[in-house]
Amino acid sequence: MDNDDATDQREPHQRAPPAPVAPATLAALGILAWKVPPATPAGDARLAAIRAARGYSYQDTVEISRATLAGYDAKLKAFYEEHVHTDEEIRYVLSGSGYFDVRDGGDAWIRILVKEGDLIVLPEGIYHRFTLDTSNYVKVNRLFVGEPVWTAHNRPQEEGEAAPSRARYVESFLQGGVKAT
Ligand code: KMT
Ligand code: NI
Repeated sequence: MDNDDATDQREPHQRAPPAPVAPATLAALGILAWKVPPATPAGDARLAAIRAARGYSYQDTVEISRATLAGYDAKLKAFYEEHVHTDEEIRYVLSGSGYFDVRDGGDAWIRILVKEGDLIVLPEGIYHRFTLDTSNYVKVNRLFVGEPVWTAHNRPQEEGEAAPSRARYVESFLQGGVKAT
């Protein structure tokens, strides 16, 4: 994505000329993604198989819009602060759309559009943020292994790159190639 902080975060922020990111680049950053058509027998079966394979025992639904999410403005602001979690962030888009931004190996932002039927897994320890797009609406399932922990640790973390989740991520996917915060 571009580096234009003056333009609304909900805009696409496509670079000029466009700089598309190959699926293999996202895979190398530890990001997993599937197409899972919602409310279809094939989609339900695929979701069940992914949940079983990855141990995603927990699931709930969040509808992000001004009318449906308490504390909408504060939550959207928090989602767009660069942060990490101590677990995977797993989101399955039932309807609507939005953008997950993730840091690449050179610490530049990659913008990932997610829309209906996209199931995405951000690995533990990856720096990321989320914004709605100009449709201002997304409904997602949140999945988790066991009891969910949604705590966001904003960058820079107190422990910096030594925070355990971050250190595991750097070792697994960046091989120490990213500079300390
Ligand atoms: C997070 O931690 O970044 C979020 O939960 C984003 C909102 S889910 C589309
Ligand atoms: Ni997050």
